[in-house]
Amino acid sequence: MASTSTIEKAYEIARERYAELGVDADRALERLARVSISLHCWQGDDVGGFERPGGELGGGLAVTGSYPGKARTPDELRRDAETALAQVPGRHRFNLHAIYAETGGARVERDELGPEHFRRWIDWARERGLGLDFNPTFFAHPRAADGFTLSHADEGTRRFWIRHGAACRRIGAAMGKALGTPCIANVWIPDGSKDAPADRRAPRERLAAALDEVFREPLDPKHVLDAVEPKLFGIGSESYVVGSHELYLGYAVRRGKLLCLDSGHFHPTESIADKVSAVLLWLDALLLHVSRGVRWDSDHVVVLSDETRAIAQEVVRGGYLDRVHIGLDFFDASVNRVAAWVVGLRATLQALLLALLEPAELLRRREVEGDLTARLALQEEAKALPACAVWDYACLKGGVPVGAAWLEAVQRYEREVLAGR
Ligand code: RNT
Ligand code: ZN
Repeated sequence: MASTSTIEKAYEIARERYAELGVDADRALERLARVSISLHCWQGDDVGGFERPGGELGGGLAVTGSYPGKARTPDELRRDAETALAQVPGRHRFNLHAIYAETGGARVERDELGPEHFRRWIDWARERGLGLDFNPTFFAHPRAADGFTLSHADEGTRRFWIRHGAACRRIGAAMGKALGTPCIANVWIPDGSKDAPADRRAPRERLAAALDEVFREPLDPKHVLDAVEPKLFGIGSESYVVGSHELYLGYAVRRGKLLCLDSGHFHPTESIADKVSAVLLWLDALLLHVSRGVRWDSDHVVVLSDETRAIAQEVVRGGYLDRVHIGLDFFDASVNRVAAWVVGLRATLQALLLALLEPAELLRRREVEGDLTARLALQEEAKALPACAVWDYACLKGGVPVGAAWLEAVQRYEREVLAGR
């Protein structure tokens, strides 16, 4: 591993190089340090949760792989998450699903969940200085087995899921209140059909009405912020998804909700990067689920891809860092799950740092002048600027491993903790 003085020297040289292009690397680092990424709990146990061990996941969500060491209890999951968070600079958040409730062995139905079932999560988050985000779980349940929840034709089933959604907002509000930072409560439902439906209209009308009921109770936005997450298609809902992009975009605009854009939820060549500045014309804020679509799967581990970089660029270039909440969403059971978390976290932070280090003024000026040749050439030159030296310095300053040293820490954790499970 590079010594402290080497890292500092490399940073000094990089800083000068960036300054020549009008970029203040110190400021980029200062801004990066204030970004909180919401780490999704479900990478830690293959979206298992603690409600009914061994239950069907459903909802078109599929986790493949059988890497050993999966978290089996809330304490194991917390310890794994702490290990992952210790490998990245900054203060972050943790994103829970309703199925991660701790009910002390009692069977508590989803529509009866309350803040008391998340007490230990809240205490843990407070002790660690983490914010919490939350999601009602509209899958992995007998009442979701036919693929419909909030848009279900059966009123009793629909009401059950409405009560679940409403209960989860209250849990989110309790989390936000206890931790002093608003909890984002994000609604994603699997509703849709494998083959061409005869009626696309009725389920969408039922969903819109059900959402209004879920959100009926006025709750303080200082404690909880509501978000809705569209999807183009899923496994088993290839022909029709009730909660499509248009449905939720319209809903979010009309009802003043956050829209959640998941990078794996669109056509394979359609990028959510382009959507950021379009939807933020009409919405106060956005939630991002940073993920990586590969062919039919929407949830591969996030890496520093052109897509991840483009998303970060759009957030930074638009000056939207304060209006865009960034969360991760992927699940891979074929590699060490803690390492998967770290790879996704580090890639997302690196993408943001690269965006913050972009000679944005220079590029914009060339564009305004109509010098598109220079814009292209400078964009290319910017790609190979010494950002690595700045990232290493951010890790050094943040007191976390520099470079691949984090892998050794995670491998040690695997030998000492995960291997015993
Ligand atoms: C599913 C959505 C959703 C889930 C999580 C588990 O396609 O992306 O966000 O991944 O709620
Ligand atoms: Zn998502």
